[in-house]
Amino acid sequence: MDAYLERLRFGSEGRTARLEEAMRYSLLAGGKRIRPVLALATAEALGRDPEEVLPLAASIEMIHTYSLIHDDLPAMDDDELRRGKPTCHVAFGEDVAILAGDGLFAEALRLALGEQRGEPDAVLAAVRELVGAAGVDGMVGGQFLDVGGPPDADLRRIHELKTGALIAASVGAVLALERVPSPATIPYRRFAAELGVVFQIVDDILDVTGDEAELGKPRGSDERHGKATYVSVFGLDRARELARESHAEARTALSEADGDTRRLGQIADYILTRTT
Ligand code: GRG
Repeated sequence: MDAYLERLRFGSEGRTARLEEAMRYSLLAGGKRIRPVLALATAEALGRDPEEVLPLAASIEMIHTYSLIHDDLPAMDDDELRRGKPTCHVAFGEDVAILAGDGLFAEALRLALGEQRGEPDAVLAAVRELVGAAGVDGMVGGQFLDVGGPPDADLRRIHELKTGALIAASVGAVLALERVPSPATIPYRRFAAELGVVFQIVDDILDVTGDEAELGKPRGSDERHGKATYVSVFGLDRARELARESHAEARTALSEADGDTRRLGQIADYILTRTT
């Protein structure tokens, strides 16, 4: 995955080189690549060569990176460290960071629409899945509820939108690309939705218990930002239990899916046990 991302270039105009530098700085700063790896593993489960979905997988990571750049901005979380390096706006300035995020989003669509092979209507359906997950009924809407929404917005819903939707779309976009018939997508979609919950609970736990060097960002940022998290609402022990329960649900759903889902199962286990 990383070799493919490394080869991507943005912009044909020499004078935008610094913008490209900021985009590649954030995209190539490391990161666990959970979302694109989920897309590749879904392709594998469906009997397709994972290499064939690299453009779609890369575009998911680009959308994810855009969201991190914007989330770190002073107007949002105002964070200075991401993936173990100064955040994009610290390294390049706020103006360039905003444009780097915008640029990654647009270039993600260009990459998926221009380079992803498949029947045109299937490619469009896959991209629609991604854009839907990034939009108001997904990541952006979830972020809004988190930073400026009504005080009664519930935690699970915020995270379903903010974090879960793009994780679910990492599986869903490949189902759409492969034109998997609707009934056969159900276990995969249940799996992906539960996986998003596991991811978020573990993220909240690591924000309290994780190692800062491993995390690549300071611990305790949720508390500093006054955010309700699974740990602040349920306590550490119950949060751990909830993560295990959701992981078990995800595994059960996967056992009902057609195809060779072993790698998807390994990713679910990693998401539960990860320390970064
Ligand atoms: C600003 C449009 C916009 C959206 C922001 C996803 C998001 C919405 C904000 C990210 C803030 C955050 C730290 C949320 C917790 C869950 C999360 C997405 C963590 C980062 O994802 P990882 O752990 O990161 O997969 P790496 O660096 O490994 O890719």
